[in-house]
Amino acid sequence: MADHALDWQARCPFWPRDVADRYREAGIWRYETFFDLLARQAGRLGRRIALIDGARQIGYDRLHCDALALAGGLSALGLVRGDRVVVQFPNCGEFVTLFFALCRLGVVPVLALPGHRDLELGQFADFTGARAILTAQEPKGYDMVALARRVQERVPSVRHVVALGDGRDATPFDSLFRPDLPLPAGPNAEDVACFQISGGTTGVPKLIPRRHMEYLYNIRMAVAASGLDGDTRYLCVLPMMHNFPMACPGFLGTLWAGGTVVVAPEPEAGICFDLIARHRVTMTALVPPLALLWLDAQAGLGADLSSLQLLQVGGAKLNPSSARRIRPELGCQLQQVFGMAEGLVCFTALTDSEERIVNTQGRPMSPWDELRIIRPDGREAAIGEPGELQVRGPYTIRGYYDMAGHNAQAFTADGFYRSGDIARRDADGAIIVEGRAKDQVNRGGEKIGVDEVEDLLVAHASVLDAAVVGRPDALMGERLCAFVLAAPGTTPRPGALRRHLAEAGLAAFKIPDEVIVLDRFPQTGVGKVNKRQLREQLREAHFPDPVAARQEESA
Ligand code: AMP
Ligand code: DBH
Repeated sequence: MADHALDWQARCPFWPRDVADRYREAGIWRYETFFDLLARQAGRLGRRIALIDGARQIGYDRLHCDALALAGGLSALGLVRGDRVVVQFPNCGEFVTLFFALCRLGVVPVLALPGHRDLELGQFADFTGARAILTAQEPKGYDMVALARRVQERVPSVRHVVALGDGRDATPFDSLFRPDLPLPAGPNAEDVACFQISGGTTGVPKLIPRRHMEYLYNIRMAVAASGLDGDTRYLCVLPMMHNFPMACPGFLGTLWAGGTVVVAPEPEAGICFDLIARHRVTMTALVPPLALLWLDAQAGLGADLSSLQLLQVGGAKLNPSSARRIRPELGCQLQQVFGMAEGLVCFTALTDSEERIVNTQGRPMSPWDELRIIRPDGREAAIGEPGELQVRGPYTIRGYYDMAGHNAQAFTADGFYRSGDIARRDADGAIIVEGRAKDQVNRGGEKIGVDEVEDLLVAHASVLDAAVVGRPDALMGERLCAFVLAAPGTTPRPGALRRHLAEAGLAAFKIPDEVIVLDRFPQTGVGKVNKRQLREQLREAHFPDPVAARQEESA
């Protein structure tokens, strides 16, 4: 294999040599890839059920054979070790097969979210020089193949569009199962296995290179923290390619433990409650808004959730009063999860008191995680004092893909990731997340970098300037609120601005829930937009609430 295929990996920062050696010697990083894991489990567990998707029950041996056959077909397309592809799949069993097939070949997926559109997909493909886009056409809903085709037209490196389902002129996913073909050698354990997407604060996407050996360590630690074993039946509700349901411990952790993954096609409570009862699901993972919707749904439905032992909630702060409802109303234990696709994951312990589970975001899952909390004056905070959480460790990246300039800001000189989260630690070492220093909105677990939205708004002829902030919301935690100044002689219309963003190809979850036109922005001492004051004005309800605003707009 030509080495140039792997040149790009040099643009994925690695740990310093002495640190890496320490992790290897301590057995933290092992020489195993994701495909090795699947092969091992297939040998050990045979026909035990790995995956349930609708009416299909897929054994470990079958999953292993399918992944090998799919690797054959992908290889026949010309994909080789080191190639990048963009993968945009809904929750389905095929995503699991595809992940392992790509891992077998060392072809690296950029794990796009189902909600990403032209803008994001184009950036991922362009930035990584992706050779293919693998997508899934659902019978109803958005035309995902047309989206992939538009991106292909703009990004010359994209040779293939592969589609699961009714893909018309795309290469059918089902045609790629080729068990007859010989396969080339696979990747090394320290190669990049996949790219996770960062929520981001900047206008460009930040890609998080996760490597086999450290991501597998992440998974082993998460499995231990959540107590998974061969009897675990994990319902995969959140988008499967996201770090939380994928690896913390998620579906990969479930397979690592020899359990069974049940795929939820939708997060809707009624659908998921049926799956929980039918398949005797023992654990699942949700973001806070979904946990709230499930609580309310269960009050009405009284579904049989008796098999459910553990509910993980993470991605955004769960308020203590909602946290307190989980055990009595859903009949299972809560585990708070505070994690980031960049690495660090914290869990409340299964043995923690209810008070700690409700009031903290848990402790780092590895004894090798190094955390520090830095006050605004640059000094390390004392216990109980808030500051910015910084972290480094054996599964926290040392830099984003190909972003030397940004990495110099996002990481400290001694290799700590600046999380942008404001947190404090209590006397027992648990983290309590207090807020955020980064210019990002967390809309029910979906992270939105405000720069990107502001830049697109300012590109509209009627907008002189834009400032995007989060508005507190009982269900979502925050909603996205855009303040705009009118360009001279124009009248910005909220509906038209939202359409402008959608037409620019922005994912729907990044389109502001409300747009408010102001005459001027409050300024800070140095003449920057004072977002803190804008947020305060929102909180003090100087502006109509979103529902009223939307009604006005449609009037
Ligand atoms: P990302 O870097 O896009 O993977 O998003 C990770 C970010 O999500 C963290 O840095 C936090 O800001 C936020 N987050 C994740 N879990 C929690 C939680 N349990 N409580 C509060 N914030 C969270
Ligand atoms: O929000 C996240 O990115 C997240 C939340 C919980 C995460 O990456 C994780 C757990 O691993």
